Amino acid sequence: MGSNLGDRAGHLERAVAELRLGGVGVKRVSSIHETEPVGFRAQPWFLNTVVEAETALFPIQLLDRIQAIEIRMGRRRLLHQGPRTIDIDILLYGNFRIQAGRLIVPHPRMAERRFVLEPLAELAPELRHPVSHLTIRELLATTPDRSTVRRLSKSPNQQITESPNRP
Ligand code: PH2
Ligand code: MG
Ligand code: MG
Repeated sequence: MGSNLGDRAGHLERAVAELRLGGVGVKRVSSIHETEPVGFRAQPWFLNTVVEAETALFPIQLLDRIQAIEIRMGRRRLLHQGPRTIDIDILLYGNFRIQAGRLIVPHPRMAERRFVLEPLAELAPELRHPVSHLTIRELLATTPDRSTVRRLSKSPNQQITESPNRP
């Protein structure tokens, strides 16, 4: 998840709450990282975080829920890769590879994004990427992305929390 407009940390927190309300069992949240914009550079720095979750939703259903949350939270698609109140992307879905029109998993650019790999490595350094079969730790060690990523305070719910999986 990423936010670079307004109350960035508040947006990340609300997105986690909205996911839980939407039937997504959030298990762990990485600490928040402050990150230099990648791609379109002339925009404010982001706060990024990675979430580990369990869900009974199919990938496209999960994407629908995510997009509804983004719209509820005031996301407007004004500029491709431009500033946003909240962006929620599906990085991985178990060990699956998905190639649908609207959804490609694993996220095709995750290995070129330090703002993804650093928080993800905090949660799952030994997890293997389903296509390259490299671990997240290895991807982080070899990514060509040199953009700045700073870890901010540890998130209060780093530990696995038993959250009810409400419908
Ligand atoms: N998201 C983008 C493009 N660039 N840069 C950072 N640092 N963080 C992001 O979340 C981000 C980005 C497109 O979704
Ligand atoms: Mg994105
Ligand atoms: Mg997105």
